[in-house]
Amino acid sequence: MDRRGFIQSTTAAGLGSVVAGSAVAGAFDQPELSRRAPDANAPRPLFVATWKFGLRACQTAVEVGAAADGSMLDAVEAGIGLIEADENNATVGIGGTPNAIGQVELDACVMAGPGHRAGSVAGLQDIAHPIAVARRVMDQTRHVMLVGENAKRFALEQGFPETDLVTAAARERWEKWKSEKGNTRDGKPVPQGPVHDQNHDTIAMVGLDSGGDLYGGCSTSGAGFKMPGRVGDSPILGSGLYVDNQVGAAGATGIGENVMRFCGSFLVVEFMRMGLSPESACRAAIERIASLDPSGYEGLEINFIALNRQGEFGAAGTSRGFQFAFASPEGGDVRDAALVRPDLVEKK
Ligand code: SD4
Repeated sequence: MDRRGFIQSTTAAGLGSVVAGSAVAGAFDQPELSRRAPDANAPRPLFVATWKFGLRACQTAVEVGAAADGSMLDAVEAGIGLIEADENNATVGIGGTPNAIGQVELDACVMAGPGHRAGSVAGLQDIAHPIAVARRVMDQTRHVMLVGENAKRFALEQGFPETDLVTAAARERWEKWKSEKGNTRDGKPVPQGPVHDQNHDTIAMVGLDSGGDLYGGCSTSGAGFKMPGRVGDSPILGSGLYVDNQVGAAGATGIGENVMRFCGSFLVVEFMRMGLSPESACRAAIERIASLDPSGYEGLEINFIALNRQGEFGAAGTSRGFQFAFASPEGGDVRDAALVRPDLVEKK
């Protein structure tokens, strides 16, 4: 089937109910963004990341990526690595919130548009920079994903130092949670209440270079007090992160169980392929998810960022207060994402 045929049949079969009457109605009438050439004169590299703290990560990534010999993968690794090293960040890298038995288990992935390459680690303990390990998986093995003990074994073999990730503050949070809530709740992750950048800090970052190539990375300690062994969306390609060099890239933060049942980031990219702007694509993906999930918007905590090959970017989420950051050699800023929860929007 040719591209136009695919768009028409997919729209007719599956998208009609999402688009009709929604905030993205008419968005499919936009020119197909992926057919437009990227602007060669736009300031590059450009990075977009989740949450306000993503600004520091994007700025660091720009510095590394814009250097004379700058590599975009080094840039992604450096930007995300900065957040992983921040002990005050409660859900990325060192200082991340422990699982139900007091261990910090980290998830991360990286993806390169050129070659459609990817690397990923899940349930990684005692290694401070899972994004760097994910990159080694991509660069040094013929595999895409390593998990648990053997991901750690690989990291140690690669020379990463063993590090105690459980800071005193994290241990205190865990002790408090344990005394208040107990360790299990029907085998499901314990709900954490409304998200904000103190309790939901997954960093997803996507970037575009001057040649029109796209890259991305994602890193988290996952849901606080999760069951040991639980893996969220963040290291799952297509869920927490997806990069398609023909179209764009997307990343997610929020409750992984909400995202990974729907291949969230892949869905955002596919909506961009059909011609939606990045923000509309994020909105459309959330609307699709809410239409499929038996609970609708109830309990849905999903926030997406997206960037297309033309350098347009945007974000949308179900969390009031979800912000995203961007930076290029011209500067950077933090923006509020579009809120996609009909009940909350009406109350505004
Ligand atoms: C997870 N999506 O493991 C991650 C957590 C997160 O903001 O994004 N928190 O489910």
